[in-house]
Amino acid sequence: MQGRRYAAAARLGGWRAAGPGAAQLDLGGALAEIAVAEDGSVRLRAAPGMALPADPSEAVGRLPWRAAPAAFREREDGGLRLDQDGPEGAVRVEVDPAPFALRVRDRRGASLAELGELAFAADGAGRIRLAVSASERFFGFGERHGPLDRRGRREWLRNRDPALRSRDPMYLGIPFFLRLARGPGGICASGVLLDAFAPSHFDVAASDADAVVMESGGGGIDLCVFPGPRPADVLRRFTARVGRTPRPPRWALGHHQSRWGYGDERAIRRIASELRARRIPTDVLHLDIDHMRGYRVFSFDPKRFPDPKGLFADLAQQGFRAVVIVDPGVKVDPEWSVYRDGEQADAFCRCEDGRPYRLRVWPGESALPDFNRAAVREWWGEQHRPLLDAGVSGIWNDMNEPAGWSRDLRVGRVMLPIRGQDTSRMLQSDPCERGRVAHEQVRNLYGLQECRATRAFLESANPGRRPFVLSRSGHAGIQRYAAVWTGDNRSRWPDLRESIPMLLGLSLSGAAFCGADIGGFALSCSPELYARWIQLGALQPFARTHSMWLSRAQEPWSFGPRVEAIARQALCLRMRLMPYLYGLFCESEASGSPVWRPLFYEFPEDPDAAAVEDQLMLGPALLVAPVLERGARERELYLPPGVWIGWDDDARWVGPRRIRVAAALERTPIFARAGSLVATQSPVAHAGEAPEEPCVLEVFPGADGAAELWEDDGESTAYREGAAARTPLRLWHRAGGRLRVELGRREGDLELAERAVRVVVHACPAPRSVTLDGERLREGSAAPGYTAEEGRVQVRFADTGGGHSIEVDPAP
Ligand code: MIG
Repeated sequence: MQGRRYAAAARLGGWRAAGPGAAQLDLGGALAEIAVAEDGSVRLRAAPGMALPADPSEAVGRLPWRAAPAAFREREDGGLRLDQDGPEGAVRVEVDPAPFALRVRDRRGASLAELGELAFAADGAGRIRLAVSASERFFGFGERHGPLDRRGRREWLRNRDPALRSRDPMYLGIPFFLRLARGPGGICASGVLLDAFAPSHFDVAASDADAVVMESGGGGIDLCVFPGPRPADVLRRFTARVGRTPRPPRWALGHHQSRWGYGDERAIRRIASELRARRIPTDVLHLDIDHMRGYRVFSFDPKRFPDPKGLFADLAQQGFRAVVIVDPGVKVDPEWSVYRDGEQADAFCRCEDGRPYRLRVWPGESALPDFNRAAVREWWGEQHRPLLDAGVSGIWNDMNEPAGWSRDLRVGRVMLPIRGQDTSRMLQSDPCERGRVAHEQVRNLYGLQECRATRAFLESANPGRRPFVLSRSGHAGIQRYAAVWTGDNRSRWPDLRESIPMLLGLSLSGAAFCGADIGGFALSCSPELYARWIQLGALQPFARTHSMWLSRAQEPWSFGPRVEAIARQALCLRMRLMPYLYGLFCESEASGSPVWRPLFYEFPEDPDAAAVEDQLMLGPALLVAPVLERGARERELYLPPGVWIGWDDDARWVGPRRIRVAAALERTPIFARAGSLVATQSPVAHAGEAPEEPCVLEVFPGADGAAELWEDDGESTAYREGAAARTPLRLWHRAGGRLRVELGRREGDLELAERAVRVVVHACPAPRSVTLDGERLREGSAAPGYTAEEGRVQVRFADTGGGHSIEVDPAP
């Protein structure tokens, strides 16, 4: 990004209204458009010349912009002003004429964004300065190494395979950041998306402590400001623009077991039967590149995988789904139909001089589909049909930065890239399909567009079913199409620790369904590291164990019986938490809330919470403080303000407070926030198995609270037409220490049979009486009834969905 010469566009020469909530500005040699949405989001598009480039919003899957009904008016000094005051937000947007500046304020008059010093380079790259304050913190940018708070960093976003070096950029940059500012009026969060598809650059108060300077790398400036005031408000608005994680199939939330090196059908069958024989909950098995015939995508090697259909049918019998890897590189092989078809359809990228573009990947000389063209996406999607016909349930998109190299050395299975990828002469269609542009101008869209093609095909081939796609690369909005994992990490303690800020950064960038390879991909994992990793990984939004063939075996039983038991326990906890976890995904689809949240997301007013990067909140209720150090058998952690209850020991703590707790190898410190109601079930081997107890409600007293239980068939899209159930849950503390737990009347059209419910009230001494719907219950384990043991009151009854309330009257 260095070396470009920028010319300022600093004067407002004239303006005109451009539809509701919008104005077009003549900036003398540059044109700008400011658009205000109903929800208070503000978009600035600007480019040099007399016309703005075509709006790529629709072409890259952005959601419709709902314009504010308000209009811009001219100020006395020639500047502009618009006030938008709607049910979803109020903003004042102002334009200063000279020097040109754009200001966004919230309802209270607090500044949300102050943008100026707009400038353009000859190649169309735009630069703009955002004024920031000294106390602000910055989060996001997608997948990054290092700290969660990005203040003081220079972020270069060019998706690439960092090839096992801990260096940014990585596979998946997202040019969005969340600002957390502390002003006299309290906390104020807001967000900024620089919707650039070329490699972009952000100087995050590094050169100038008072500014974030953004450079688009091409195509002018397309920038959105999303008001808060809370982080959750920012995420809601940001994801209303770029899209949310659609409700995943329930099985995709189970544990996935994977390895580059499960070389044949027998290996896969063995893993499947071991997992079941050892009662280690797992839903999904992945097939890495080993399954292909000479690394031809969409193929199966006839010797090593002679009968994929039979294999997947047998796996399905045992309750396993299969996910298969698909790389974008298509082997150049005129004898092979996929390549021939692609050539015929003119689906592959070319060079400037019209010759086909080639790079080297696993199959050798390969061609890359030009996913920016709708016809190519459709063609690519169709190629997946044989995989679906064989019984594959999900697609894993690797290498889609795109990654590859221009020369390599092969020694048997080992391939050594000896020259990096050269894309300098590669062309692609621009996303609006108005012509070909240099690949670099649209590089960061490559993975997103591939996943979009994949998902669209899965949706059309299996109508009414929820697809599962996993991706390594992406861009803002990747969550609409795919879950993401953080690529090639290593089996080392620092990589475990770093996975927390990395996944939290992704989560805050909109990619809620994310995970790091459990146990680490490269190098050999030690038993202790695996134990600690699966304890944390089992609580990741996406939970997959994956490793490479050069490393020691990394199945849950590969580290001896003690660690196997730890893995089983961790994955059983995930299965127990499934109703809660599933609900978090439902909420994410509804409001854009992440599943993994930094502490400050839940406690924005607490300055100490913002500095915590080695703990996380799993949804609003559970604080997780994993052990991240070799040999550690205790852990120091921070509890934000409020009452906290130890998940496994019911110990009561009052925050804000730093504490030190014991953490034997078997233990992960987890705390429930007082006032939370966590829906759980008894553990199952996989999501398709009916739990013995489908509804166990864990209640943590100490504060009033509310939650919701979300249910549906876990697989189809019928929930969108109302075939779903939502049960409001509430906890009240009444006079005299009495507690009231309510399961509200179930809403929605999902038919559910009458079922046994168990409500567990934690940290609760033996009561004087317990009532259900006003009737006094008898002590005893038969339903309806209650028990009071070990400081927990457990109430059992049959739930009809009509609403129930429980009152617990404490001992005198
Ligand atoms: O160049 O498919 O990140 O998960 O096992 C390596 C083989 C290619 C990289 C992925 C990794 C996968 C591996 N792939």
